[in-house]
Amino acid sequence: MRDTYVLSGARLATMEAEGSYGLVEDGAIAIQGDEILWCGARGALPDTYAACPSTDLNGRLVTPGFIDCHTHIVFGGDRAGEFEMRLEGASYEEVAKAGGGIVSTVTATRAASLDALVTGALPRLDALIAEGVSTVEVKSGYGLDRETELNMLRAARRLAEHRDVTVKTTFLGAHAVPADYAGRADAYLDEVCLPTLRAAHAEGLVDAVDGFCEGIAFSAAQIAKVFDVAAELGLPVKLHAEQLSHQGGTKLAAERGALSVDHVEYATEADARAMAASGSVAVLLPGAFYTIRETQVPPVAEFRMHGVPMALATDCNPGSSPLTSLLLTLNMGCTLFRLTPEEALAGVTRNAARALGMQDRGRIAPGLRADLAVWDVSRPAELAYRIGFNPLYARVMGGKMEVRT
Ligand code: DI6
Ligand code: FE
Repeated sequence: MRDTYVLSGARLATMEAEGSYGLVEDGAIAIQGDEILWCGARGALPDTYAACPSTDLNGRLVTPGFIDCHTHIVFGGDRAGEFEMRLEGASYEEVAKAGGGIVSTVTATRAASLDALVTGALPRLDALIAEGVSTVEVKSGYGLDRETELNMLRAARRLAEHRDVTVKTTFLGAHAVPADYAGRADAYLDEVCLPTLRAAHAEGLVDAVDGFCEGIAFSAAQIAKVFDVAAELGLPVKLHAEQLSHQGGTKLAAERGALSVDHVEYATEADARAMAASGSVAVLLPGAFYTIRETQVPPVAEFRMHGVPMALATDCNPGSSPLTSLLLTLNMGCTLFRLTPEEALAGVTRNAARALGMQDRGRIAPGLRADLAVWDVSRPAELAYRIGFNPLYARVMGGKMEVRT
């Protein structure tokens, strides 16, 4: 068959079904263009593919391409000074109240040109790609004015012109109340955030709508107004909820059929039940938990009990999670949240795809996109077990294989 090739001699973690790696020993994958045509045991490869060029992977492990389903990689400036403040004893919330935190990144992001935003994000994106990431979600939310929110989304879209990666953009205008609207969150939503959402949607810049439901950000009632506009525009929603305290954002997000509810350290069993009913994914962000030295662990046992799919993501941002490694995120998910390595791997493949509403990736199966990662390990648990070691051998992106040099 024309333009078709076969990867063979690999151990496949297909991630096909909940609760298992879906391992295939001595597997083969037939790829045509950017699509997986067939996968299974090498011995069962249909004759149709016998004459196709074939690459032997010598027993390496193949997983779906990694998906980082929650990032803020587009921003200006850095927050190393705040890191020092926190080491001297200030809490994340105290730093935010003292004019640091999200608002300080807003100042730097507003001062950055579109080109500077792209240039600044590329090294972070490259770090993710170097560990097998093929799809990355990028949020706005450090502009908090019309022009800068639009520029952040334009910069995010442009990343995909500079690198071979799929970018999904999320509008996060309801991330913080900007200084000039201090104490007037509703006015900020009505006058800036919601009109900007409409403008961004009109420019084709928005794949989903997010918000930060927290004591230092927006109430559930305020987020509901943002979700109303998202619904009117036909956009899916997701929410940063119950990260630092319980505010009821999860319940709201579940009622609105959110793709995902993210952080969720302070979520309750009732929240887990609501998420199971709405099919919302719990996106766990151990990098933020670690950085702010949170002690409340998300209710993983309740998510398991009620069948809430769990994803893992870097939450890469300059304040609470300056993390650009999904491999380290796997390790943290297991060590800090007690996920199994299988749950962790599902969290950056199958369930991460679901958190982005993407059905065409996140598993190795016929008809799906040929986004794969080839690893120099034999057991999938090795991906989560090591700390600071990158065993990526090659990335297959839309069917194109690049061996790492
Ligand atoms: N939760 C977070 O962890 C990030 N945003 C959010 O809503 C923090 C963003 C920052 O500190 O810059
Ligand atoms: Fe976040």
